[in-house]
Amino acid sequence: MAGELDAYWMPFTANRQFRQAPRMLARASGMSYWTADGRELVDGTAGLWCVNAGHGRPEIVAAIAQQAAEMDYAPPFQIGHPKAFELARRVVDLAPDGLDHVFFTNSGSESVETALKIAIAYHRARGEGSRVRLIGRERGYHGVNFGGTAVGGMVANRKVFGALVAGVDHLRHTHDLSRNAFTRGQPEHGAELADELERLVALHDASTIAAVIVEPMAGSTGVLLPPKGYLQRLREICSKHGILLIFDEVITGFGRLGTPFAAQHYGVTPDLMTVAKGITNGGVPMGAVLASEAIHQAFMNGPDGVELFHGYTYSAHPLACAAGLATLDVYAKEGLLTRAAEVAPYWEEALHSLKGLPGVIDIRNTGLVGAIEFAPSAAGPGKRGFAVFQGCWDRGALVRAAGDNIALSPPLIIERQHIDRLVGILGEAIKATA
Ligand code: PXG
Repeated sequence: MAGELDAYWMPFTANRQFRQAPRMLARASGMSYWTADGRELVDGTAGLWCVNAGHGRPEIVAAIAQQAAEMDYAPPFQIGHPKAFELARRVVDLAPDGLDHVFFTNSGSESVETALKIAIAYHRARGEGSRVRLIGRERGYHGVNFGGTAVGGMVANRKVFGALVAGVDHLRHTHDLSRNAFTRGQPEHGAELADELERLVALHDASTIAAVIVEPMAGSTGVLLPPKGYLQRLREICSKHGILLIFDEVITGFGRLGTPFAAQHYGVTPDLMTVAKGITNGGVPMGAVLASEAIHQAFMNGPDGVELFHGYTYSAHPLACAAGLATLDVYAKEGLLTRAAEVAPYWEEALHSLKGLPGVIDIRNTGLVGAIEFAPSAAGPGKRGFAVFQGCWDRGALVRAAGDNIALSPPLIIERQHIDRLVGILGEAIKATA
């Protein structure tokens, strides 16, 4: 068996360990996956934060199949196809007021690169070409391409890749167990951490800074909610200094927090927003950048001809557009983009029932997102998180390990019985790895 697995170099995976004891998925439907050996797993992660309407939705499957037969591919430069325009309009309809234009990509990583490039080019188009500096945040995740890795703040993702991109600085992260452990929803303490941006402005001068990029709620690093007032403060400081605010909503977009986007949940509107994942329910890769009217207009006022020298062969791919339109139909028909708000109280109670189990040092939740944080075991950092992940897999639940955190983000169709099962399995796995 081992030899057969050698050719595929798996992403973000301990390849050698995996080959010793492969975890293989074969099938998915609704709230469940089935392993290659036929065991059912309750999906606690919506795939990887993307299958928001649950697996195998017939409407989406049919739309993809039909599009593949009708027109498989269309070149996106200087040529359009109707579904691209329709999907852009539908996304704008869901987005916060003021974000009126959509640039399509194929992933969250590409959306981030696109947004960073638009930010720099926007300032140049307005005659402020000195604004090239980009500000991210410690523990941030913005995909794996060079720009996103540079503004990102997860050390393992950065340290072996050299100098990355020049002219990047970082805000401090907001995780503070000493003041906020076991908070339900947004932490009380930490809004003042947004003032870090004033410090960076004082250091670099606003005239050199193009944009600040943050996840409104940080997902990959283990679910860090913004302290109350933090995002508002960040918005104020950005506006005061003419710095663009980019929300990376690759995880929070499409209903995760109980509103279509986190911007609406927190009442803070960015200038640019990156999305991916839930836009097609994970069925076909797609991402997008939403831009404000002012940003779009700055390009449209420029010299005649191509306004932005940027794009991908698969931007607005017909299959992705068809999947996206069918996905938005399912979301609308079933009220899924606000359903997380309805389920959240039950979800919160269930997760916080794990307080007191061995090694649990924090539990965080919002909408249909949750995280359990563990004290690192004697075996080293991340070992306990991974052991709980494996314990859940063995017992019939798919969860995600992020260091010594278990992150949860189930499909938005989740019912109480699935929550009970998921949290029950999680509790058993935690006890077994204590
Ligand atoms: N931004 C954010 C906020 C993300 O969460 C990306 C960008 C990159 O998207 P792509 O489509 O290029 O992967 C992401 C991706 C995890 C995990 O363990 C999360 C992501 C990727 C891998 C693992 O939570 N999110």
